[in-house]
Amino acid sequence: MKILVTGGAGFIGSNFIFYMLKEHPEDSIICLDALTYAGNLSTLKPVLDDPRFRFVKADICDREKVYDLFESEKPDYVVHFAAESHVDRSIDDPGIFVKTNVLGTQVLIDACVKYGIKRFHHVSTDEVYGDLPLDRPDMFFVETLPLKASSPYSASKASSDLLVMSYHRTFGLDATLSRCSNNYGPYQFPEKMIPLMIANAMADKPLPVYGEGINVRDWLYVEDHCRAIDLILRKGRSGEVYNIGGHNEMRNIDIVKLICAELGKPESLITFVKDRKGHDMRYAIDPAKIHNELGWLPQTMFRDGIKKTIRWYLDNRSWWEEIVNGDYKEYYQKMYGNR
Ligand code: NAD
Ligand code: TDX
Repeated sequence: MKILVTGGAGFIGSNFIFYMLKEHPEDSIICLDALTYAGNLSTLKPVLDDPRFRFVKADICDREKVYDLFESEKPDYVVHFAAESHVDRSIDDPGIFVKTNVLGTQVLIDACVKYGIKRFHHVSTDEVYGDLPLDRPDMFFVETLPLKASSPYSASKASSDLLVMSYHRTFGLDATLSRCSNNYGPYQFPEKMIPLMIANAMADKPLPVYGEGINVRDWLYVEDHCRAIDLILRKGRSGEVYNIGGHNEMRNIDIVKLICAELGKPESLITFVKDRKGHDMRYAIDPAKIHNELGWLPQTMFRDGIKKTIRWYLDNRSWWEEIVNGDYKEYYQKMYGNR
């Protein structure tokens, strides 16, 4: 099958492309990506010469270009990762989140309806459910919960979820939707918590923990997320939402301490800074549906995945050093300079 992957020069999208080309030699992939600050063509270097792969630089909001691409390539399936993805940036400047995540998604699903795509898979997030209290470990996110976003980022993702489902019902679009918990692994942009802490620790810089560091996230190794999407794309039921997560809840502070220990750095680098506005307390996914219907289970335990991830950042310094020495410096100063 021919799959159009949007946002494939970013963290999860690139890992998905590697996964699919490895697991499905018969498939071909076209990656559409605008190469924003978060997209990096060098990430895709290992597949750029693969005859089953083609990269196209385009903005999902550019209707004409998107339609031209659908017309010329006639993809069977679309897997939609492209988005503005960082909560802190959405608090600083919400506009681009509405444009890319909501309007960009609309352009894509319009194209899918117009050109009769077999299936559109929308990659969403557990953040659309809002958050859970710390003192209710019995509570989990299930697919039937109402949406209750906290940040402009999660509100824009929730809006796109609703739009996709409305196209399924109204226009008969074959659509599936997944809501995954926090991912970690190779090629994650260093603005996100885990790679930021690894990069700072390696440079003996302060490790900025928001608030008291007691917020809980449910971490999943990126390849497990990719495998879940592949399964949903092939075997999931149209019009259904699937939660993805591996019951791996951890407090931020414990992860940062673990990174210090793995890298042999002192915990004195940890610096508690001003909390994120509207900071969600706890995310925790109930993955029973994808397990029962599609047999999915995570394969990488956190203790192994975090070691592999740290190893990757140690072995691929040039990938992230190029980023942190570029425009990112300005971003870092703005976000953390007076925090
Ligand atoms: P990322 O920020 O690393 O990558 C986003 C990619 O999208 C980049 O390559 C960027 O260039 C591209 N992009 C942005 N705007 C675009 C536009 N207008 N047109 C075309 N391309 C554009 O993001 P990520 O962490 O890989 O997340 C991918 C998807 O997964 C997002 O939809 C996100 O909401 C979702 N998600 C992420 C996580 C996580 O933990 N990172 C968890 C659950 C869901
Ligand atoms: O410097 C930091 N210090 C800190 O304490 C950063 C960047 C984050 N944090 C905290 C905030 C969160 O509680 O760490 C936790 C994780 O933060 P992020 O890596 O920014 O992830 P989060 O806000 O949980 O959102 C992520 O998971 C869901 C992704 O960025 C989203 O794209 C995805 O939808």
